Amino acid sequence: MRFHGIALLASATILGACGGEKTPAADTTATATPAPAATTTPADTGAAAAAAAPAAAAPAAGAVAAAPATGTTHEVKMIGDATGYKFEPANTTVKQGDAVKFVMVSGGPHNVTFQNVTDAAAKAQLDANMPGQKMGELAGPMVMQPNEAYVVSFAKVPPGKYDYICTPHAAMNMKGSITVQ
Ligand SMILES: [Cu+2]
Repeated sequence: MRFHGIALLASATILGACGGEKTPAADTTATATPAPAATTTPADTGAAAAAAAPAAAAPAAGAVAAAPATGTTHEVKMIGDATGYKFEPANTTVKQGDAVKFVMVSGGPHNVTFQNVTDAAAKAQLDANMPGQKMGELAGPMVMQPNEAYVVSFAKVPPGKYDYICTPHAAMNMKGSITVQ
């Protein structure tokens, strides 16, 4: 009887200690303070990081405004015929501030989807400069009719080489690049 009572008391003390530890952990997650979260268990750190990630990404996504082109407009034809599926010219060099007008010639629907843009600032600006009902980030809408065009501004897009594909004809090697100087 006496021994049983001590055991219960010990259990209560352990439970109390556990409950006491959970309170600060919950507070840390709620306030999303990174430093205390790192000192808790790996599970708590992961939860805090997951909770902080969307909050940090949300303002960045809408923070970049589309920058209108101020320079030359370069034309790239979108072709699908007996000779194959291609952008013509496949590789185009522009100056920052120029625009590229992708013109549907044949064999559509075609689109322009930029790939492997690793620089976050470049990705955000290029995505903002792509108008219309996009298929996703850096993925332009389908261009369906002959002479229909899709214009992308390269204003404020950092210098570099930007590879793109036509999503519907990726398997047919319909791809190109825009080099921004
Ligand atoms: Cu295509």
